[in-house]
Amino acid sequence: MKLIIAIVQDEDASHLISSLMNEGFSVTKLATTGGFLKSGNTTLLIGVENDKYEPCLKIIEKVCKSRKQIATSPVTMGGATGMYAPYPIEVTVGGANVFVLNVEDFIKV
Ligand code: 2BA
Repeated sequence: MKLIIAIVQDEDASHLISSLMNEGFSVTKLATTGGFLKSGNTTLLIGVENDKYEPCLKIIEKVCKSRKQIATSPVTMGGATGMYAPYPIEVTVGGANVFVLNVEDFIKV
């Protein structure tokens, strides 16, 4: 068994959850926050049997789109002043960042 941890954008989360559930996967949704943009994203925990792992990844790939977002990065204005000013930068976020872990035991009591 494997545990798929998928960090996805909030915009994709409901469509992804319904697509996974329609195919019989069990999903747990966590409301999370990205460290860089400091904005909300969604982390899904999906426990799958080994033979279902690739179909699950295919659904994630199909549903999750990459998007461009503007972030503000503080940069130094001038060496001597040491002042900082917000500076907009464009970053491409997603489609999904996926970690796959081998599960030693899955126990329901
Ligand atoms: P955030 O940390 O808010 O990052 C959002 C996007 O900002 C990233 O998209 C990336 O394009 C950019 N970014 C992140 N850190 C950066 C940096 N130090 N310098 C310049 N640009 C940077 P994604 O890579 O698609 O990541 C989307 C979200 O997935 C991240 O949100 C974070 O919540 C999570 N994530 C990505 N890689 C991770 C990792 N190795 N471990 C844990 N969480 C991760």
